[in-house]
Amino acid sequence: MTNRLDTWAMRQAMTNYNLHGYTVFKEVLDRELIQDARNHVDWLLHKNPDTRPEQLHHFLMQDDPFWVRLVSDDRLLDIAEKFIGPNIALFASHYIAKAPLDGQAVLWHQDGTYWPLKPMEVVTFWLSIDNSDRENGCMRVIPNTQATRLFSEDELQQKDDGKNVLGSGIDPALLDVPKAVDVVLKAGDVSVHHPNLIHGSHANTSARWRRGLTIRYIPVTTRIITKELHPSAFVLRGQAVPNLNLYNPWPKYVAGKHMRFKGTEEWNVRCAQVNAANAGFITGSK
Ligand SMILES: O=C(O)CCC(=O)C(=O)O
Repeated sequence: MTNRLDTWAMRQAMTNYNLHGYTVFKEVLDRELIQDARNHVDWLLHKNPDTRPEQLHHFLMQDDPFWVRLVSDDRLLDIAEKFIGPNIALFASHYIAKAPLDGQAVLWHQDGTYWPLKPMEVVTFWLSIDNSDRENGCMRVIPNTQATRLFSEDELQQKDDGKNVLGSGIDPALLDVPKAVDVVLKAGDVSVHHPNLIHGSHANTSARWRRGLTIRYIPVTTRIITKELHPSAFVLRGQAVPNLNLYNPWPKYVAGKHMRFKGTEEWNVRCAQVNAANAGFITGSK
């Protein structure tokens, strides 16, 4: 835990989250790492030329050291610890990158609707990789909706026409849309939201990119209910608990196969340590 977070600002952020269902942390990650994240989006798009930039999902990154390095950054985990305690796993994470004048909207939804988690103890971090504002399609939230019951998938309107990121959403007529606020962020800032909070985003109508990384952290006591190993289940800090989830090994960096990033030399040593510490909960090793 850094001193920077032991401040009035941290307490204020937690108060906002508890009152309104979301909060913002400014200047969490440095420019150099954010530039690496932009390079990573480019690298992924080059590797997956048929994938839209809004759909750079975790299954494309299961064996991707830079992605695991990014979501396990101590500055993010120090904040996550305040929400979910010291034993932290990743449930899911993907880039929603909206290209200039082309990036799609995200319909109103609650994250928890889609997730096989029990209990629904999970927190979403949204890492801004570009400055993100109304014109380039920043996230929009309806504050104070975190106590709303979770809509089921059957209750959503289906809009599976390939023109928006999710393919379904809550009927806006059921929502107090005029109360929605834009979550305007600078690159390196992070917003945090509750799984029941109603949120979405507009299309990117600007000539600028809007790249963001969603990161869903769970305490290791939350069960991921899937038959197979979930591709983005990783223990990120602390210790897993027995008889609950299986996790992926942290992927080692292999030159020529993975994107190079600052710190690759130390990365493989760190992977070996983390994988050894949670060996009983990890399937195979890479
Ligand atoms: O990136 C966006 O515009 C929306 C993000 C979102 O819906 C989420 O993080 O759950």
